[in-house]
Amino acid sequence: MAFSSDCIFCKIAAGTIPARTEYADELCLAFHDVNPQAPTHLLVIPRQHLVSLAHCAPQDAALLGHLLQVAAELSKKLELSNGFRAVLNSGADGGQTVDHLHVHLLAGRTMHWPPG
Ligand code: DGP
Repeated sequence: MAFSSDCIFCKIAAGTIPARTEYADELCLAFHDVNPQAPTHLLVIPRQHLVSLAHCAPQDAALLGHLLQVAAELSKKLELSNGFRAVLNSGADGGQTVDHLHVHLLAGRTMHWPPG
């Protein structure tokens, strides 16, 4: 499985950097964002090092679907019945700051549109 030794999320997936983990399986894990932008702010990441959505190939489709399915399951587990927002920032203009694919799961307040 691809691992990048200078990637903070690879280190979280490997357990060498601690995180408040909410869910983990063989393909992905979900943990609380260190700088939350909403009362609930989780990151769902693949264990495999993929840089961003723009770097995904057709063979990554099942993994991408799994990340979204896990986000949906977490919304039930955490009883986010009033709604939530799932976001993938990609690249500089997308606001991506950590170059390891991740889904933000944000909830607990009303989200605005258009996003900033
Ligand atoms: P983005 O800007 O879309 O690349 O989001 C990256 C998020 O990752 C940002 O909201 C802060 C979070 N983050 C960065 N470093 C760490 C860390 O070491 N631990 C945790 N839990 N979150 C982190």
